[in-house]
Amino acid sequence: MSDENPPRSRWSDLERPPLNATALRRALLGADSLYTHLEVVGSVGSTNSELADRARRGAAQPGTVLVAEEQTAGRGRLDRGWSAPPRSGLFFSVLLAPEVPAERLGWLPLLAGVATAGALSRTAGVDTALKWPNDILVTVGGEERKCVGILAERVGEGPREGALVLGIGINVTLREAELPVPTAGSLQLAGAQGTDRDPLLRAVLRSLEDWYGRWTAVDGSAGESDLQEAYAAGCATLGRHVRVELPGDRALLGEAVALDGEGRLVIATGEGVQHPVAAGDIVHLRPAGGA
Ligand code: BT5
Repeated sequence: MSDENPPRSRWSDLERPPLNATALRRALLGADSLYTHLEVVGSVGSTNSELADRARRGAAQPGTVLVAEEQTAGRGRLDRGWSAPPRSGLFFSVLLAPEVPAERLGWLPLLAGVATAGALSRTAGVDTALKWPNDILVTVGGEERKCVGILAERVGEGPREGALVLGIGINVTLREAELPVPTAGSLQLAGAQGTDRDPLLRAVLRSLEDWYGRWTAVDGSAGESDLQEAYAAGCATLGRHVRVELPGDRALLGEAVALDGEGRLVIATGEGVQHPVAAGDIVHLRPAGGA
């Protein structure tokens, strides 16, 4: 009998109540809001893939927010994955069509990092740090751990040619034994005061709306919107010795000294030469303030 192994068992974790879609809609949607639709689905492969697919079919408008209680094929960059148990975090995507010059679009995932980090620190009461380009770190047992991953993708075809899907994954109550990789952390593991997902999601989406509004109002200028300054102020990568793993198995060693006007990380190597890096994986080699 199916009752012997009820499928709802994986949803029965009392510490992980479901999101309240009605209350989220009431709080976030409105005539002046960036957000036009908000849907919470039980399970989906990837919120980014699903929303991009809907946009290509003309079935989603800019401002749509798609949230999943569970992702069965969550995605990271470069075909990597994002995995977390159902309702242990927030997994959502927003469809956006920013009217800014194409060369400034690279700031959007950085903007999402600034907006999310600020909202999480204020709402959960934990210290957060940005790791260039798209991660947010929290401190667990004295170690920097990844608590948030961000993935911005162009929709690219059909009626939504200039649109982007901005996906954000936040580990909220993920426990040590559930970590998908040892470098992962969660708000709860970092000692958060609040791990209620509804206020966290509201705060993140409001902060995103606020930063997005400021950035688009000045034509995507990271300088004029103060985005560049806010990113640099919250970025744990600047001032650190790093190894940059570049596409094609190459690596660069040096000190991350600045963020340039296009959001690239500037690395000073031993020879005193500066290299702006547009994409790559960063390894922080020494702790902040370390010798
Ligand atoms: C990212 O990629 O960090 C972007 C993750 C974006 C996830 C969101 S969830 C909603 C939306 N829908 C999607 O399908 N995706 C977005 P990247 O920098 O490539 O990092 C991926 C790596 O992070 C993996 O290879 C693992 O090492 C690690 N990882 C996987 N799951 C993790 C987790 N829950 N917490 C921390 N690290 C994780």
